Amino acid sequence: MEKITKNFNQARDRYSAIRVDTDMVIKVLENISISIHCWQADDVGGFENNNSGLTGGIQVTGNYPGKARKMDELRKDIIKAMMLIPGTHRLSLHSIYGDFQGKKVDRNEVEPIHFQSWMDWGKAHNIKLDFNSTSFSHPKSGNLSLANPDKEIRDFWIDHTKRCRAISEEMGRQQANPCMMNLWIHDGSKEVPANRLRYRAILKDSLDEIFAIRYLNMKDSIEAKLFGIGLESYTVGSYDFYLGYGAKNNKIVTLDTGHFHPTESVADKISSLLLFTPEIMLHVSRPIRWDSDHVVILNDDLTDLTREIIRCNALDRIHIGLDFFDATINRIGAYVIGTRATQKALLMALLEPIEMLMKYEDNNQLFERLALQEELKSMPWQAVFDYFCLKNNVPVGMDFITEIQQYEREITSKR
Ligand code: RNT
Ligand code: ZN
Repeated sequence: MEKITKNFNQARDRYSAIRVDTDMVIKVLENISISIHCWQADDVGGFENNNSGLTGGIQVTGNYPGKARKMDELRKDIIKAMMLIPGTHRLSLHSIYGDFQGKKVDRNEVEPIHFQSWMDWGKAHNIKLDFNSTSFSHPKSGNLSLANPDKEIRDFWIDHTKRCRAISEEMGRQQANPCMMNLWIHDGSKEVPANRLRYRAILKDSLDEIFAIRYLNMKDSIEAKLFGIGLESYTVGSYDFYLGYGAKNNKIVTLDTGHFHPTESVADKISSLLLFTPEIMLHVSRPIRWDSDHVVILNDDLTDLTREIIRCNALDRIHIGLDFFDATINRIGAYVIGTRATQKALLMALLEPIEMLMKYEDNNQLFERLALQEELKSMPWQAVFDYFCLKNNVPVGMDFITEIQQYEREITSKR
């Protein structure tokens, strides 16, 4: 403990030499709530009484033992993960994670009551909730939901999504803080459709109908995607589609970092979206060759992204959510690695001497600007992160590994 504080004090001196206020940075980082996705805990399974399996062009690989099978297991696992992550965070639920009490509640029957126990749980643990409608893993999912020309199926999904907005509104109201509701649908086709416009026109109409009611305690975000497995040739809800819809209708666009061409920079989109859409929702993920949803790690894509958030001074307009699911490793470990990596990247960004960089840029001192950015990479941000963990009563450095091993020995391995 003494060593951690000593290293931190040294680091603080080095940062103050470049006019960065480390104490202030820690305060800011402490107040960043990350919206942790509930679905890493059980491989996107949920608690509906159906066995349709995971559909919608997304896939989880692996069968590492110990996944959460029931609601209380999932809740315990999430709490365990959160105890190993510094700060106070949110939980993002999907509609398939309702407390259905063993009853069959179809997607067009979900109501706030099915999430009341979640709201109570959230309140008891100081965890605010976010929400997602679920178009996949259902007999009516097919390849088209909200963009389906078949009125009956389309209306079913419109009804579902409207209900999810009402649930989100109730969550936001009870927690006295807006609930973010993310809308992602898998709609697309494996081969080139006869007409690409047709389905997009239907989706636009569906969204108009869904968003007709104005709510005060929830915010809508719409998530674009490049392609899904089995739906490779055409995605109705592409980035152009949702960017256009969001800019025109003042809706928040969700950037999932796995939903773009592999060499496309998601970080570069932040500053443009900030100018034309109200806020931004992020799904921080890690694509390897495709939208594989690997556990987030501290890589250049992540530091580029958080750097943009901070350099744009946009923390109050950007909601940072996670979206990865790996079933080949300990799932609680996956949460801790991914969330802490995101926090580390945010910390590195917060510790930048932005004014100095700007001054160099204004003076056309481009060598100096590049040199400073290079040097920042080896500044002692790790000592600050260690101290941040210590201050927030969570394990420092790799100490969380043994805690997860112990939880595995005592709890998850017995499932
Ligand atoms: C799928 C989207 C979507 C899902 C979750 C489960 O490609 O990223 O956000 O991962 O809703
Ligand atoms: Zn996503």
